[in-house]
Amino acid sequence: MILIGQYDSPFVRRVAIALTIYQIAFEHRPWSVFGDADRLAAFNPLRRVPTLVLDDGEVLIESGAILDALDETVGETRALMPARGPARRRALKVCALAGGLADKAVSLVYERLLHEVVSPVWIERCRGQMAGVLDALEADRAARLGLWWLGEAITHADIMAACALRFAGEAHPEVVDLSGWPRLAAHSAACEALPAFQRIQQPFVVTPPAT
Ligand SMILES: N[C@@H](CCC(=O)N[C@@H](CS)C(=O)NCC(=O)O)C(=O)O
Repeated sequence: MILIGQYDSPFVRRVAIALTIYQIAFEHRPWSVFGDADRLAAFNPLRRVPTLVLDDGEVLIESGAILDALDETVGETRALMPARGPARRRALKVCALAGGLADKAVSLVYERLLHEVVSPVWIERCRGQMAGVLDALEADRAARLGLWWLGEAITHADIMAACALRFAGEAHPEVVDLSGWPRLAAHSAACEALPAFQRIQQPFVVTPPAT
């Protein structure tokens, strides 16, 4: 299978880390959503990443949907999401909050990069949403005593949270200084120390889109 997208995207990174943990081999095409938009469009009309091309040519998009399909492929015992019940609902909520944090961080990057005149209202809104999510995730993680978010096994909740924290911290250090959210700092450090996280990474660097 082929994973399209660069690892500085928290969404591409979460998929690549999950593939690595599942021990599923994949080819990586680190295409840029702007610079490689035309060849990306041949696989995904939204021109977004991650885009995953399966061995039979089927194309999957949206990180959550991609990982849902991969969980089904590897089977319930190796899946990285609880199959049902309260644990599944909690994991999905953490993924939604952390994914939303990443969405807002990406949105803020595009606002600054693509608009000649930025909207202070939008910037303040994104910043407030990010800080609110960090507070909620900090409280949630503090209430859980397990090694990982949902207990003793790593799940998509851990991976999404760590990928979002890393990206948001690199892209917006003025908003996301994890010394203010110590449980999240510890969570991030524990994840980033794992071999899969060490192998799958690309520091975020602001690059204006090619015209
Ligand atoms: N909800 C999507 C978000 C993916 C996303 O925002 N990808 C960004 C890169 S980090 C992208 O493709 N941006 C280009 C665009 O939206 O036009 C997912 O989980 O896959």
